Amino acid sequence: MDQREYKLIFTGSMGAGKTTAIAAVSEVAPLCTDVQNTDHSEFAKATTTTGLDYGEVTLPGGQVLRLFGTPGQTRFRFMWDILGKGALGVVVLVDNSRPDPVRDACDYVQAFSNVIAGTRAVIGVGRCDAYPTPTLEEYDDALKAIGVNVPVISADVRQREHVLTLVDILFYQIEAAETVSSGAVA
Ligand SMILES: Nc1nc2c(ncn2[C@@H]2O[C@H](COP(=O)(O)OP(=O)(O)O)[C@@H](O)[C@H]2O)c(=O)[nH]1
Ligand SMILES: [Mg+2]
Repeated sequence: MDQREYKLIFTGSMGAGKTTAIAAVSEVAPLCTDVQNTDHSEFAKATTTTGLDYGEVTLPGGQVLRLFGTPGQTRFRFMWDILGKGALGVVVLVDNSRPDPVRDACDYVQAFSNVIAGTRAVIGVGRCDAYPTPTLEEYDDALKAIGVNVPVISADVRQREHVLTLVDILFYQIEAAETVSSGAVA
C-alpha cells in the first residue's frame, strides 16, 4: 500500500466553499479558524477563514489525503506560499455568481503555479444552477490560454460526493503527472 502522505490545497475566493468542502469529506473533525467577518467589502458573510482549514480523507487504496484550505482574502496571500510547500495538487473552487469568476480561476491557478505545474489541479465551479454563465467551456479556453490543462467541472461542495469527485480527479491528475515525469510511460 502506498503509505505516502498527500497534501492537497483547496483554494478560491471568499465564499467559494473551501470550508464547506473540507468539512463535507473530512474523516477527522475539520479544523477551521473562521471568525467574525469584518471585511464585508470582499464578501457579505458572517464568518470567514482567517487562517486555514484542515481535514483528512482516506482513499479506497489506503492513501491518506491531507486537505488544507487557504484563507481566501487577498490580505492573507502571504500564507499561500507556506501552505503550498509540499503540496501535490490544488482544488480551485470558483463561485460562478462572482463578477468575473473565470478571472478568479486563472488568478488562483497562477498563484499556485509552482504546485500545479500545468496539470496538477482541478477547477470546481459552484452555483452553476443559478448562474449558468460563464460556461465550463469558457473556463477551459481561458485556462488553456495561460498554459494550464486541467479539468473543469461544476460542483456543489455542500454535497460530499461532489467534493470526493473533485479529489478523485485531482488525485488522477497527480498520478498521471508522476507517471509522465518518472518516465514510466514513454
Ligand atoms: N446555493 C449554493 N450555495 C453554495 C454552493 N457552494 C457553496 N455554497 C454555499 O456557499 C458558502 C461557502 O462558504 P464557505 O465554505 O465558508 O466558503 P469559504 O470562504 O471558501 O471557506 C456556504 O454557505 C455554502 O453552503 C452552491 O453550489 N450553491
Ligand atoms: Mg472558509
